[in-house]
Amino acid sequence: MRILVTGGAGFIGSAVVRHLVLDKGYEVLNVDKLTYAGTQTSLTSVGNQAGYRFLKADICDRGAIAEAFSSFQPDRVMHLAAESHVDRSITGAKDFVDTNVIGTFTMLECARQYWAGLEPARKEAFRFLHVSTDEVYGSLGDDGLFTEETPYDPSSPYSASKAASDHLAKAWMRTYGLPVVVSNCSNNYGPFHFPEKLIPLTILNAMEGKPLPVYGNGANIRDWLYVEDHARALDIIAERGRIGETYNVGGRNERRNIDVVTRICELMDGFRPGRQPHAALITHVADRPGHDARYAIDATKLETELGWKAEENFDTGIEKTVRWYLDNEWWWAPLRSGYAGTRLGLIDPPKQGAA
Ligand code: NAD
Ligand code: TDX
Repeated sequence: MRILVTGGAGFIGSAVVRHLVLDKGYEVLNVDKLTYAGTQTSLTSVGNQAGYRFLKADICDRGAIAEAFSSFQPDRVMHLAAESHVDRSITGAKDFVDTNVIGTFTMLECARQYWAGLEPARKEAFRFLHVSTDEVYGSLGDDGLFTEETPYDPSSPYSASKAASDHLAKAWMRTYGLPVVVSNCSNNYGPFHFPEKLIPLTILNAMEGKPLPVYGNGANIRDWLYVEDHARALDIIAERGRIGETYNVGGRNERRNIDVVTRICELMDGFRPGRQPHAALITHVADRPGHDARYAIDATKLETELGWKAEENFDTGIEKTVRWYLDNEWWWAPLRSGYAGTRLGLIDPPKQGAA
């Protein structure tokens, strides 16, 4: 089995590559541009495996992507490359439109051209898994869950660009017959998570005695899934998901942001006791513009149809994650020296005299 993975040097992509190469014994070509969010240090455990290859390329580069398809001859594509941070999309959306929309379009076109030329048995078996987010569904109120039938209603430039890419992927299936499957997952956490996102940022700031920024009142709810559970789900969906279908992925672990941060503080009090409890560092700051109130996934379709189940719950997963950051400064220190955690995603007032 040969799988072309995009974005495999990122947080979820590296977990996918480790799973495919080390647990499944598949051949993987990892195509990644190595933006600020991608680092090959997340792949040291697969770097010298015979089945693993790396290509530094931009998914918007049609020539490079077409060449990757024709030389690697994949049986499947798992497309994860994206700009992924909501706050950065508020500060500047262009990279999100380029990579998430144009890049996905380029991947679909190259896949279509390659797939059209395959011999019938390989053509029949080929799959293109487009990996997306629950943020395309917008925000929930106090009740209810996102199902695969929930209408799209994205709030941020990030989620709007992901919604656009989901629509392109489905259109390439309906119009051209490309065997596409789409997955929409809730918030991931775990090892190798770039320290701009809530959980790794909180852990590292707590380690360094820095303020722990909580947007608004901290009552916003996210549904947390351990990244290795997501990687297993993506492999199962790519293998057995029905063409043209969407599968929601989530671990039934809803938490308020303030409770996530407080739990990390309690764990840090145990691992690294200080003069004062780490919760004293919690600082409420200006809210995120367009901040979605609540996300929560109904993963029944994936569980009943494809037999996936999350193995980690939030209590076990967050403890493992805090321990991992304490033990793996070699991984995060270089990233942290490039981005120390300054606030992103506040809207600058329009400049005087600007058009
Ligand atoms: P990430 O930001 O950690 O990694 C993204 C990777 O894509 C990086 O290695 C980066 O170098 C690469 N990349 C970016 N632009 C590229 C380009 N133009 N060409 C080639 N490579 C490029 O992201 P992540 O958190 O691992 O998310 C992976 C995917 O999963 C994304 O599609 C995201 O929308 C989706 N997703 C993420 C979450 C989450 O909680 N992080 C949840 C659901 C879905
Ligand atoms: O410093 C912070 N303080 C804070 O309160 C940060 C960085 C975030 N937050 C809040 C905003 C969110 O309500 O915490 C919550 C989680 O924020 P992020 O970690 O930025 O994740 P989120 O915006 O929910 O999006 C994530 O999950 C869905 C990923 O970044 C997306 O790529 C994925 O699609």
